[in-house]
Amino acid sequence: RYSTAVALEEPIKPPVEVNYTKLLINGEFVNSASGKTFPTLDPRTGDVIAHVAEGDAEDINRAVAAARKAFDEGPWPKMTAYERSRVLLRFVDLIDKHTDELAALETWDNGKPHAQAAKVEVPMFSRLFRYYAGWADKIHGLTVQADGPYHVQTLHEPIGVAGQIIPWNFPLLMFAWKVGPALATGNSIVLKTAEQTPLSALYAAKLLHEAGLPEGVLNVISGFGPTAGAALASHMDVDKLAFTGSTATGKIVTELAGRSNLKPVTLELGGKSPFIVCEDANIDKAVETAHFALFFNQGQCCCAGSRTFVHEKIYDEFIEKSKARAMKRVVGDPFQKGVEQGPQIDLEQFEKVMNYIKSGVESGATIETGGARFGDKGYYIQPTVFSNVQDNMLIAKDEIFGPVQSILKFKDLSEVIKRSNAINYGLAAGVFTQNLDTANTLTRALRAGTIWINCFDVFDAAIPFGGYKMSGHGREKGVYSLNNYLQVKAVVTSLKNPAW
Ligand code: TXE
Repeated sequence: RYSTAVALEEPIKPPVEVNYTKLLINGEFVNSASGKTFPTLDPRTGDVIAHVAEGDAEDINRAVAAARKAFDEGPWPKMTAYERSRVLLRFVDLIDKHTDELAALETWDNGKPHAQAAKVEVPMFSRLFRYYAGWADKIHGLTVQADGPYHVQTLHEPIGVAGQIIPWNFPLLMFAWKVGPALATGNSIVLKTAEQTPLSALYAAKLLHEAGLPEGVLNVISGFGPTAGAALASHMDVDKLAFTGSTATGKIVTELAGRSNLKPVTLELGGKSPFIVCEDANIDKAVETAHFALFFNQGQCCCAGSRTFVHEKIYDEFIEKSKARAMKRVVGDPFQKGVEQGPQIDLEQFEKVMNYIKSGVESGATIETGGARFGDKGYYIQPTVFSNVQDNMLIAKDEIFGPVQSILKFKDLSEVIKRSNAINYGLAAGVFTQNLDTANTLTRALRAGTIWINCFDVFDAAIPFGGYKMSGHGREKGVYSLNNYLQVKAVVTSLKNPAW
């Protein structure tokens, strides 16, 4: 049924070596205080790629102390903005020079198609840092017209030590969304990577130091959430926390931040984004985009268009075409050319997705294609399409985070608006229509941080991204992300002679 590009029993040897597996603290790769390591696994087979130093509370303490010193004593926040920008631009050149290694590590550790990593994600990684390098010397405050004999200005200052916790679905891009704006604004950082994907961040951080980043400004800790992650979220000397991951863990880190030093928190959490196909849509384009919106990155996207709402008049045709498209999806070894879908990240996520497929069948939805694992090794899942999905089914309510498309039927606009908004998530929405009024109505009515009209997953360094409701708060990328890492200081100077 599927045109597998290569026999799964013979995984292709990744064209890269793993050279960096220790913690990065104060500019040096070091063992964890406990000496413990954990294995990072190849999702194609479940085999060990490398043993990585396992950071814990003690290592977070060491990393925060290094970041504190780098912030309080400089040179990073005290360097000119131009010099900081130059370091970031040198880093961009190194990313471009080492695209092959970065892309290979990303695919090996995560399972995403190599072409996607090499042609889309690493270039975007580079683009993001170039974008933030451009901001470094364009950050300034305001002069304020206040009543009375005062000269009033605002200073925009770095917030201090930023704690950042990232997930495994886009390891390099999440690194850029967090580290880029924090460095451009002059902060120091302790970054905790996801336990499933520690490798590419260590490589990138090494390049950043090669570009001239002073020691202690960026510290990278590999390790687990309840230990290293929780220690970072609750640290008294961390001035700001940025988190991307599940809504459940977002609640935990917010609580830890509140119970410790009330550090401000930005959150980018889960989603169950509607993808609305109106009766006047270009059906073929809508089918292809809805497929991409859901299946991209093995379905492991926080903004995946995971509730495909289709107008009743075109529903049957849409189902037939979506099914045919999913059956053509090329699943296989992500290092093989032409492969569109690799394995899920790990056994836990694989089982989670398989359980949702089971629940979809049990609750009465119709499997149009897929529904089973792919091959007998690693964490591959067949591209799966459900029709006849109802709003109250778990597959229409929960974030599945896998290659499972749920297609629902709707009759009119006000109904689909109500149903789209009737959940606690609000990350993104897709709208397919050729009618301007319909597009405008949906744009304003949908409660989501991004609305894509006749497109989906258009990411650009300048476009802000973030959630409404329980999909999080704060915006990343674009000019908005800078505010996450800046303090505003009002300076009021009494004027001796206001007339002058
Ligand atoms: O997420 P977690 P998991 C969703 C998706 C997925 C589900 C579970 O639905 O199936 O979450 O994935 C760290 N204190 N998303 O378990 O736990 C953890 O080490 C501090 C959506 O991987 O949220 C990792 O670095 N930190 C999402 C990060 O949090 C903790 C991307 C994310 O892990 C912690 C990933 C704790 N107590 C999953 N527990 C998106 N928004 O894109 C864990 N962590």
